[in-house]
Amino acid sequence: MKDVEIYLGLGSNLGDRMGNLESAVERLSEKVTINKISSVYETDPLYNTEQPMFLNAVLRGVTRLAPLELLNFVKGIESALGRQPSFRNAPRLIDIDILFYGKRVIQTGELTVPHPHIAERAFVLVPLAEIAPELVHPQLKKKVSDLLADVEGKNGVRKTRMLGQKVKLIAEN
Ligand code: PH2
Ligand code: MG
Ligand code: MG
Repeated sequence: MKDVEIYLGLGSNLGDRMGNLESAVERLSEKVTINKISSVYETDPLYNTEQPMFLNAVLRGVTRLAPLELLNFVKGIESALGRQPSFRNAPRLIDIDILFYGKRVIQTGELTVPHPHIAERAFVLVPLAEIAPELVHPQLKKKVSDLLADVEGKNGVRKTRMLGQKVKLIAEN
């Protein structure tokens, strides 16, 4: 398997939200060479609006994992950080979503890539546009910056601060 460039979306709205994001990044770095991380944004919950505010961030990395291996790897991290199975859009300690896997379009029962809801989610597009405005969505054939221009709810996404130093160092090396 050769190296593939991937983008992951991270979210947390329970417990130590910043700590959960940091732990996720640290564990991800075991199998994903992380080379860019967005700022952390505090975001109004979408869909199920009666739940705590999220912290969201997006990262770019390189991995040798095949798509389903990557999915299993991120699911394992979610469980290890204490995420319990729950209903759709339930509050969660940590959510790690595969946004892009190279330019691949994948549609299986287990995995849909690009992530199917990117274009409607300001909590993904704002941090994504911070690190990759020129990236072209391989299905929609539009730049991230253009998707961002059209998305609703950008005022529900506010920059907080960077992830901790340890995590920044992972991204810088
Ligand atoms: N994730 C969801 C549903 N709604 N809203 C925000 N602001 N951030 C999220 O990460 C999020 C959400 C399902 O994964
Ligand atoms: Mg999600
Ligand atoms: Mg998810």
